[in-house]
Amino acid sequence: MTPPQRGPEGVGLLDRRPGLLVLVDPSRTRPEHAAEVARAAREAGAAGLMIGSSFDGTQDTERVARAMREAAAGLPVALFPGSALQLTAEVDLVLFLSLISGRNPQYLIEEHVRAVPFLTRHPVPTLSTGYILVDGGRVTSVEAVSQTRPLPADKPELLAAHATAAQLIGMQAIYLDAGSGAPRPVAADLIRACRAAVPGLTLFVGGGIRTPEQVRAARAAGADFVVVGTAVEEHDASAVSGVNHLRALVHAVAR
Ligand code: 1GP
Repeated sequence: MTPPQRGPEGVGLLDRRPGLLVLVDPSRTRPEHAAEVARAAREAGAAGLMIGSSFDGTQDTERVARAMREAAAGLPVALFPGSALQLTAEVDLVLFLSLISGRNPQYLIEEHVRAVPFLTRHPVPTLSTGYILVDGGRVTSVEAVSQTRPLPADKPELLAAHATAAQLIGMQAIYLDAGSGAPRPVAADLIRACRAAVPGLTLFVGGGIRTPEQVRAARAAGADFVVVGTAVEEHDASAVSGVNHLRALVHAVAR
């Protein structure tokens, strides 16, 4: 069997840097609601959509992804998978994540091997991404599910070393995550240290980002994509106020 050769070439999402990405968790979002969020994201000018959950076995991933794509045609959707079980071809890009802040081999190689039969059958582009969990002030679902510890929030040099190692291994992107709903987003000095260590890699930053000021700070520190999930869930995406809130977050990336 020839291993699948995939790359981010031709994928719209990366061409949309810098930008805001709206994350939908399929384990707690019905397809109809996800469609509303997708429409609002497109109307507000988001760069793209993400779908993912730290829980395994969310069979709804495919249904929710399809609903988002149908509702916001043309807006790229990236899968942010908790495991190989969540793989679906209803996305434009799969973040092929390695949980490099941890030392659990399941998330460093096992899930990747499990993904191969699916990726061999389905021509979905992948982006090799070093996923770094950073202490955001409480135990997150990712930490509990993956049985790994996050990196400390006050050790930029340690985070930079992880990002550099990812680049040396050949990864194409870094995702800094304080975890969904984190009380404390990833600090600007950590983002800056990562950006300086791997200037050529695509940098995603998310977890606990709720306000335009926080979006602006992450972008100013070097994030290519700022990811928001919980902050969007807390607003009614079908209402004008929800779209306006999203628009303020989108504008904060640009300024
Ligand atoms: C979580 O980075 C994402 O993995 C988004 O986090 O839900 O806190 O926006 P929030």
